[in-house]
Amino acid sequence: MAWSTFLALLLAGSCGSAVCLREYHFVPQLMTWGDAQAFCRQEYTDLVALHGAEDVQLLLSTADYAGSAWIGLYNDWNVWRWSFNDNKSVPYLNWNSGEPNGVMELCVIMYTSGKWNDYGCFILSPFACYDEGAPDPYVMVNEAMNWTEAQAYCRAYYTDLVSVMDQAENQKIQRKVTSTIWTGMFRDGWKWSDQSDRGFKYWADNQPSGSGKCAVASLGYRGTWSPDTCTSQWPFFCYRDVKLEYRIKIRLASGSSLDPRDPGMNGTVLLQIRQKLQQCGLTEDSRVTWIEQRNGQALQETGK
Ligand SMILES: [Ca+2]
Repeated sequence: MAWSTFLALLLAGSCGSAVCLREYHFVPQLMTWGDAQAFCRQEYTDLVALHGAEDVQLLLSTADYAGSAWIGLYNDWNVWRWSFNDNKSVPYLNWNSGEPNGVMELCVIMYTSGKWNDYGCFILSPFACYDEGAPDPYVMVNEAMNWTEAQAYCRAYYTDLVSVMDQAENQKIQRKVTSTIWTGMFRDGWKWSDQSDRGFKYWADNQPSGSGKCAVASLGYRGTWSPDTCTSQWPFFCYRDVKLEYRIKIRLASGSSLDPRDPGMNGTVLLQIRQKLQQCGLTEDSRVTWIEQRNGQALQETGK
């Protein structure tokens, strides 16, 4: 006897691999970035998000247009994060008078007064690391590094750059500060409207600069990105995820060690199929399920 069954494989959601299809749509109407975002979310999925050279090529081939157009990239300007546990909120701020004031100042230093200033991340400065679990967890490092180097140093030798959750902690750190130091605080920076992030950047030369907090792609310049004022009016690109559904029929030979009457068997086989498909590029947001037949069973005995 043999057993046959139907397996439905649903490929859906946002993904960057070859198995997922994504449509780009060029909208020639002039809109602000915010209006364009609302339009895309209503008519499609969102403003376009670009995660690699293939996405840029697809964008360039979508429109017969050589000007600038909004993409989904924007600068989440007033959102601050701590390097340590960077998904946590920032409950306490202790800015020096007149700060934060920097258009391109994305990282935060602490003065000997304990007050903070947003500062260019490339500037070389001593820094403070956090050593979780140590009796005195605040470690001053008197080597001058830029913020990224300081973060890597603290993560290699301690836990992370120091973070400050309240006034009492700020005072503990301040007592040890003998010169200006990097803290672990940074601006959240450029993000995609759909909140996807794979680290791909395609800025034009010497960008991002200036005070613009929304990004255009310049189609006449290979699709490279530049910041612009969000209230400027440009045409724009939306995307739509295309959901694919495959139905696969598999046949189990009677000599198989699997017993179709074992209630755990369907789950075991499904897991193995999913693992196999993941090796072939199936993404996390895809679903693999059995399709039940009319009698409520996935597996059907088919005879010889
Ligand atoms: Ca500043």
